[in-house]
Amino acid sequence: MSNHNDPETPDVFRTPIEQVFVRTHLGEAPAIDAADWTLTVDGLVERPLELDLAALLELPQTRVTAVHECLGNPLNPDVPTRAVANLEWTGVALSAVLALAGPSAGARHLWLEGTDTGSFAGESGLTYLKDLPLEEGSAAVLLAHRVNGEPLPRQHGFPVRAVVPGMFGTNSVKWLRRITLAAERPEHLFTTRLYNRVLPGSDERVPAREIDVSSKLLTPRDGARVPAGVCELAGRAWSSTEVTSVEVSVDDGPWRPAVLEPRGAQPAWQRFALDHDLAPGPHRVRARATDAVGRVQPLAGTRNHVHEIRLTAGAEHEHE
Ligand SMILES: Nc1nc2c(c(=O)[nH]1)N[C@H]1C(S)=C(S)[C@@H](COP(=O)(O)O)O[C@H]1N2
Ligand SMILES: [Mo]
Repeated sequence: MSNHNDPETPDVFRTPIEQVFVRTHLGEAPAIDAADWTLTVDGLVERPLELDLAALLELPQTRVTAVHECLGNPLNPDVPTRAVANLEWTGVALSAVLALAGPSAGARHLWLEGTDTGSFAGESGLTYLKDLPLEEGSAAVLLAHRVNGEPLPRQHGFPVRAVVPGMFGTNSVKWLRRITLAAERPEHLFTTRLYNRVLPGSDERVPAREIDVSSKLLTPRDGARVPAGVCELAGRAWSSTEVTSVEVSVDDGPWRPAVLEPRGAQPAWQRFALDHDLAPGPHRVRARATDAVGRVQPLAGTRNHVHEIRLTAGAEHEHE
């Protein structure tokens, strides 16, 4: 895992790419010459393909604005990291490429492989490999070559990456090189060993795919000093479905419903805001989101437990 300090999440709808966290498990981001890049589509397909960038750009282009969230450190997956952004991706639907290749009858799984190689968690000689059920993957995956209207920066997967809206970032393979259709899941560090978890209410270990319900307080900034009086407490909430309510609690006060923007047609994050009268002195502010399938952020102990910030209201002399 790279040791970048995560940049602060700006409180805007579309996150500028310079302010997006970078995750590279296997070391340096590969430098790929766009003219040399190809995507191989092989395995259980009628017509194995090798597409170059020009061929990909000739296919119909689509755009999606989606929340982009890292699960956290896969060796420590219950610790919140709150590395999150909301990005507009441009690219080709994977289904368009699969239509050219023609999946064979026995194909059940999609294997997505990046260009980067290296070591992680004591294992060497690894590639970055992820997998998805064929049906789900072919409906959801975008082969993206632009983010926020610009070519992908090198560290975010230039020239082409997978993007899987609604799923954790780990599934969105950067520097995409090969797509293999297979009858089985691949046995691999990043598919069957790490990035699996047991969800609440279940005892089955499943791959980390659909994102959890979550929220993050962004305005004011954690640790800020603000004037005493009415203050807008705001942030963003997201889930694999629409978030239907966000509640905010100040100090040990009641959970009060914030004003929440609807999600709209895109799987993007949603803004929430609540005005609260802050007495002079230190405060603790917490936010808790609920989604359309009734999932609620737990109060503690999980990677998506309620987010908490500290504020101080009033000028220094007012409470000293
Ligand atoms: N090839 C490759 N793809 C990858 C990774 C990686 O290490 N190598 N990291 C994954 C993880 S864990 C996340 S959260 C996202 C992060 O995407 P970003 O660095 O563009 O924010 O990329 C995913 N795709
Ligand atoms: Mo991640």
